Amino acid sequence: MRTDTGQLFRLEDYRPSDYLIPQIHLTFRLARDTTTVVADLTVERRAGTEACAPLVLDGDGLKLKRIELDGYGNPAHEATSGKLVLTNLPEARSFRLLIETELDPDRNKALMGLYRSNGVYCTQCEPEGFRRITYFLDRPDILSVYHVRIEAAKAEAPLLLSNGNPVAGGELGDGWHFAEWHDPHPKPSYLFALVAGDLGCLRDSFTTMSGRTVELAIHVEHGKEKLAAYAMDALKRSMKWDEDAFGREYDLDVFNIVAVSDFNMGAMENKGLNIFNDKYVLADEATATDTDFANIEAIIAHEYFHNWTGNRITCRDWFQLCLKEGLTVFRDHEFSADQRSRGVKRIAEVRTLRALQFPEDQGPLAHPVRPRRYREINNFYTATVYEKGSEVVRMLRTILGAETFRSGMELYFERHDGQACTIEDFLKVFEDASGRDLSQFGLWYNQSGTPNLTIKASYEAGTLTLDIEQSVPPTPSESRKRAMHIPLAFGLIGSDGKETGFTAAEGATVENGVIHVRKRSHKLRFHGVPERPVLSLNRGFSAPVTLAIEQRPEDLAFLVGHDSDPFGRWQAFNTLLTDALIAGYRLLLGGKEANYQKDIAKLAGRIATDATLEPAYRALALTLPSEADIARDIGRDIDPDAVLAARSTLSAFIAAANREPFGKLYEELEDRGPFRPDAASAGRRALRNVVLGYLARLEGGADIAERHYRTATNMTDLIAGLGTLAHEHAGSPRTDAALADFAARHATMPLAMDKWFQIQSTTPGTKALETVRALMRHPAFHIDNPNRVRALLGTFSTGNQTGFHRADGTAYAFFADALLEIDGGNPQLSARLATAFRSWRSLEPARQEKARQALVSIAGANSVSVDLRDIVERSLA
Ligand code: 0A1
Ligand code: ZN
Repeated sequence: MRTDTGQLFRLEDYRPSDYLIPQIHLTFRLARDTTTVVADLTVERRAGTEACAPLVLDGDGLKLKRIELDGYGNPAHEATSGKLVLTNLPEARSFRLLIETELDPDRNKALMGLYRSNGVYCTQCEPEGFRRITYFLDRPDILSVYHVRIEAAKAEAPLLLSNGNPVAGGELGDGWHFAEWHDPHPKPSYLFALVAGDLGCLRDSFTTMSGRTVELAIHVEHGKEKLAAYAMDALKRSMKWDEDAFGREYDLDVFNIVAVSDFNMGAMENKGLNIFNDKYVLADEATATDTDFANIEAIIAHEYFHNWTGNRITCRDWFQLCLKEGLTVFRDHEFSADQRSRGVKRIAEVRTLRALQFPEDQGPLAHPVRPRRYREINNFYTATVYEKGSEVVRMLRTILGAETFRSGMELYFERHDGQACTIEDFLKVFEDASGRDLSQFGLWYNQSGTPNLTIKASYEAGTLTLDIEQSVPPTPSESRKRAMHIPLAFGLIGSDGKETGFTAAEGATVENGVIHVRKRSHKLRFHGVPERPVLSLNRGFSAPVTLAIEQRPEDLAFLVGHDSDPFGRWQAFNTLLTDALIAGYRLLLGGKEANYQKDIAKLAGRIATDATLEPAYRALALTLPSEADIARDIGRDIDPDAVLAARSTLSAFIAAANREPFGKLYEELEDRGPFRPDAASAGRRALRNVVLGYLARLEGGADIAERHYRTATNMTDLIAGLGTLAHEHAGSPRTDAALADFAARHATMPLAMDKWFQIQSTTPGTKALETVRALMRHPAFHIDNPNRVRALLGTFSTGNQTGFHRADGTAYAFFADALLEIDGGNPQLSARLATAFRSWRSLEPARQEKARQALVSIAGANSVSVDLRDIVERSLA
């Protein structure tokens, strides 16, 4: 593990490499502790490079066993574990270089490079894992054709997979065998993959739009093949959708997916061989919740879509990560919107963006969608690169219109297939397709921070005036900001609930229901507006901004009932709830009781029982802003205990006012037929479970929650029952009995046990720390397994505001120690978990100080990885 402070990489320092590696032939001889890797590289000096230029290959912790220049013998070289420098190279433009390295997959706990998960050999090479396998030009602009030979003991690894198509295989004697794979598409090293092990398999096939048959396979632990059926279905739907929506066809004879249980992220798009965290593959009603099903669908699609946006067209360098990630997230969002309910999907996306990206953009870890600096690229797989990156692509479509956007995408695929590109290349295709200048729009990639729009509206004699001011707050190393191009979708709603028109607009461009805010301030006048309209702004969340506008509660309530935009309706109610919660919070802080207006409870009751609304939408609307959401909107001096109290009282208040209709709804929504994972069925379960949460606040609530748990016939309901019981009635004998029952029933199912850990770590209150400490000693807790660590420590730090931010600071100290322990094996994981501290400056002063001390203690520890140090130091800066 590297524990220095790390080199600073800068975008402006990008240079093409002196050498290319058009071909690589890799031979693996797999064994747990000594795997040998022979890399046979065809190296080409780039035109213009002098013959004396050294060849500098990347390595990370490698042991060099042999090096030969074909026909020239042993070359002049200097090898360290981190670099291999070759000098006095042949005059010839092209030569072959043979490198043999030795690896120990069993000892690889960082889960980068070649490692073993549950006895299965697998690899993770993005972003810089290939250099842990062999010395190489490990950068995404080096594209090579790979030929891979894998040799292994047949008993240990009957299955041998790599990228591309299988081309040979056979016996080697002594119980060993081999397979060879050839990938005809030149690719960067981060897309290399190998899997070898003893796995079960679910097979299917897909016929592409040009009539080619692709063999599909999902490899999972023996006995779990049936649990891959939903993922397989999602894969086939993804393949079809990419043909229909983007004209993209798959380009190999086979497509393999492998599920492993130890994985740092969600999944990886290796060419023709996607490797997945098994959490995003395995599902049936007994083991997975509806959220799991939706995530599986989205992530299967995401990785598949990377085949074109990421693999065929890749990134020139890691600063351009959003080129593939923002675009691919946009594509998976569109896919899910088409498969499910578009309106509901959009609301869920915005909730995620606000929960994960806004705090990043508003805190010490803020960075542009395309960063210009990094010390550790692993720390830039962020919500800003992924989620905000997707929002930027969405805005591009809003600005250009769907048709021009589509022709820009066509041009992108046509012009850049087989290349390693930049954001400039991406924007240029849209400029060419539309004839527009997108330089101001490009600021979305280069300027960090969430823009704020302050809007004042007035109406007089047929004219509606909007005074619009935009500002982008200062963020680390960017104090001055330029005005951005913000596409603000809007509607003007008349007293009859219908859209009212206007005859002319001046002061800003208004096109197709979108106001184009491009200056710091606009005075926008709509003429010919027949009456004072109610404003629906940022419809569909057309721009990732915060909006400050005074709207009367009665106008918001009107929007809840009348906005034709589902997001707008949801937003209006959410604003009412947030305003009420913040008012309640302030009262509680002042030593008073939180009191709430009857209207809000009535409105909640009306939404709950409005049969014209989709159940999934009603469920989202009735879900109160989380404690973290409320804290974010309060912004500073946060006291998490008062936030929890405000939220619990509002929940109880709404429940008490709607006891009867909620009770009826709860009965009506009971699922009596066979389980179906589709969006409509999931929506009904979601609504019923939200209603359960309210009913559980009332007298007899524990009985309902317990009955819910006992009678559940699927994991969604089981978790809803257990979670409600555990969170509302922590420590009661019936809760303990239910928890014990769950553990006994699911002891052999790690993914279900993760949920068991998570429910306990998110039980509100100071006692959670004790629980989490005890669970770290539980025999089922494994510090090397990222899913388990995230289920216990990740959810504790991000999903338990009162437990993690307990006033005495002991949870911070505990967490800092845990991070250091994790850091010893898996720096990527510790660094990611450490981001839980990022909003420490918005806490009240006493907690702030304790959180700061915890961060300082990590920074001062003996051996801290570059990854963790980077997060901690930026958080403290
Ligand atoms: N490209 C993957 C994300 C990913 C990144 C790094 C990984 O290992 C450390 C694994 C996956 C995606 O966007 O799905
Ligand atoms: Zn991705």
